[in-house]
Amino acid sequence: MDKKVFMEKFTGRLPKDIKSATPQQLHNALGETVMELYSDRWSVAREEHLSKRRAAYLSMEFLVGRAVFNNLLCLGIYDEVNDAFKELGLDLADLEVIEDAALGNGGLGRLAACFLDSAATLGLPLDGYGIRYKYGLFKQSIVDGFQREDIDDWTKYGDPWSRRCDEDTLLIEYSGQTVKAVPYDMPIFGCRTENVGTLRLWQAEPVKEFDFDTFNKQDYLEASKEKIYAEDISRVLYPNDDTNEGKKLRLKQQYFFSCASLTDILRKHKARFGTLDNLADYISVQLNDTHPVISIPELIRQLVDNEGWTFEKALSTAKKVFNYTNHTVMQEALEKWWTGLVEEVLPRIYEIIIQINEELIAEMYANGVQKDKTNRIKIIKGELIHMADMACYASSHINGVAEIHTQILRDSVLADWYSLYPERFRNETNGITQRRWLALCNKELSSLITEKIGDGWLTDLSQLRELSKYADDSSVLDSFIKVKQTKKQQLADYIKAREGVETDPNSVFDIQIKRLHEYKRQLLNAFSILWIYYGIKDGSITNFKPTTFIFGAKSAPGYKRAKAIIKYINEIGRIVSTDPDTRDLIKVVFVQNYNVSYAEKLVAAADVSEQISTAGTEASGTGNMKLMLNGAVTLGTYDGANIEIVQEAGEENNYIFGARVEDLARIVPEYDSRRVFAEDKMIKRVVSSLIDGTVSDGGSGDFRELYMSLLDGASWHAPDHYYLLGDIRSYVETKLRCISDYDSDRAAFARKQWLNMCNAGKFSSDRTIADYAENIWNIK
Ligand code: 26Q
Repeated sequence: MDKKVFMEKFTGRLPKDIKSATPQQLHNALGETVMELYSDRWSVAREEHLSKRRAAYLSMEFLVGRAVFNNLLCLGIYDEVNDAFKELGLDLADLEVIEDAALGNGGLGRLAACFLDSAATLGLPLDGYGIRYKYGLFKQSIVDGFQREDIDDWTKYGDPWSRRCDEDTLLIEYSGQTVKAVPYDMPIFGCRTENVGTLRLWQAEPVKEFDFDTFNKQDYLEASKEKIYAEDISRVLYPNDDTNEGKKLRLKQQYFFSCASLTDILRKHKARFGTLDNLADYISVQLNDTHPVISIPELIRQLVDNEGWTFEKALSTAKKVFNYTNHTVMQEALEKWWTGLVEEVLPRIYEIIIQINEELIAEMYANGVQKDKTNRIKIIKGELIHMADMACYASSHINGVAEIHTQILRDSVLADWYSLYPERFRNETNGITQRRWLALCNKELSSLITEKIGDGWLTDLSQLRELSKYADDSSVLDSFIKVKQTKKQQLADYIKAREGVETDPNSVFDIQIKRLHEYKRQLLNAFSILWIYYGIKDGSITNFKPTTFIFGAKSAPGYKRAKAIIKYINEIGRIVSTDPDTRDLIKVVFVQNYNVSYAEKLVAAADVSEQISTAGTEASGTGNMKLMLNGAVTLGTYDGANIEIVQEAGEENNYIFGARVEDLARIVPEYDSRRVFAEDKMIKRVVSSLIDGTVSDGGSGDFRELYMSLLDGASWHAPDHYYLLGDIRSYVETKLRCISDYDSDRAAFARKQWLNMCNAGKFSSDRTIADYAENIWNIK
């Protein structure tokens, strides 16, 4: 970058009195300048992507977070821009107030963002397609211990990192409604390469802004209706990541971006090749879970209705083009749409789904597949359209996101499909980008690493292995401990500023950050803290090392039980901090509005990474990888990618507890939580806190409901469906051992932490994406 040119363009966008510029003005000026300076590079890369076989990542969520620092880092101009700011008497860090683009709920959306980063860096022609939600994931505050939600107006002060592309606007047709889809493109800058990926996010707009005829008849509301109804489609991200609600607007969102993205892909292909006959030779489409699966009938619709193809030819092309990634084993999250709804909103798509379903049945019949199996896998069952079955039928490749998860897909969730097409199934263990999750969020640790092995790890994370040789070098470990201490101090300062809570950076930082879900068992963590509290009080736990338990989590606004768990955690926090016997030993902090930017601070400061889902429930987890990479030990179950983490870093360097999947298969049929409760005094005492007046749910009755879910079952779940009471003893013992290890030999504990970092190379999304590119997309 030419610094003089940068300065000229940047300052030219600022007010005369530079010091008076707000962070938002600085951000816009900086964003616009960088976009201008690199626009040619981006154009060249776009053209290059179109010229060869490429892949498109279709996802309803891209949780990109804050763009500015990451873009500077990937472009290799962070230090230069930092200096430029200083020369102007400005502080780049002031841009920390810039909002995240929180266009996703959690893991699935963040994975999509990491994948684009890796593909750009690897020089691969991969582009993302999604929705430009006006409002991202709600902003969370904690009031009186309860979650409150607020809208997230992330573009309020502008969005300098997007480029509106009016020339690629197109129309989307629903029964009785037509809307415009306007693309906004975000550049995805690769690191140490000229390659730039594109994230194309569609925004819904009315075909006609305002109806003057109606207005003149004095009906203002009626005149604006078309605009409001159109804009509704991309107005807000659904904040559920667990239950399939079957809402009409969500279906419209899914069709909106699927149709727009495919139309865009086909248009560009046709413009270049003049035919769609070779489409499958040039494009591979990855379906991020079932959310974009409506793309399958949509592709067929466009090929049949617009191009005059036969249904058979169109279906056979679809089967070559699409691939499907599954991210969940939870039955309640698998998407099903009511036939009547699809028929009402998208009648032609409904006809095509029926045709695909009939073709599936005919094909199974012809292949001698048993009737009951066909009945299990067919797409339309009763009055419901099963999106996962459509995805399996019409995809070349089907993948899970960690070894154990893929095995569970083969054995149970998708077992019928596996028996028919074993060759379609692959495992692709998730990964994270080390650019954001180490280089950007932990400059101190990055410097230490680079000092020892150079900076090749930035694009080849496996190089971290070379650091293993320092595991017994006390001066290196000391430096590592110092870095960790610095990051803990920084986090403590930030928590003080944001939450108004003091934390002690000399205490152990034990961190659980992820969406709030029963299966992720934040309640188990809270119980364990109360257990330790009671233990300290009654003298059964002695020499407890001061520990700060930090939680960050958003609950779906309608998920009552998850919200009750947030309140319960805060109540436990109140108890331990108001008791003089424990307030210097235990601290509980529930941070507000956990998001990507908060995560960057938390992962760098963690000593202990809580990954405690019931075995067999967490598909992979990616937070586990972020914490590991920053030198935290995992306190976790044998679930998701934890298993592979321990394989890489050694069981002796982590803290594994609880029943495994194979144990649960044996235990669960006989499991009786009430007996465990009755026979174990401590379990009884801890669980009873929900109803014995120890804590208050503000009179809502929500804690009693939690209590009942553990002992009586609730809705369609068995009592203690997630096995909290079964695992709690093993969990508390392991946790106490972990904290005591930290205390008794800080160097030995640092060695474990260090070795986790050294062995995190496998979990770079560069590795994951290289594998997708080679084995699924066939792109170079
Ligand atoms: C479904 C139907 C209706 C409305 C919403 C949804 C919905 C939305 C989001 C269902 C699921 C999600 C998100 C799922 C998710 O984030 N899964 C996580 O994916 C990660 C990346 O693969 C894994 O690491 C996590 O284990 C998995 O929980």
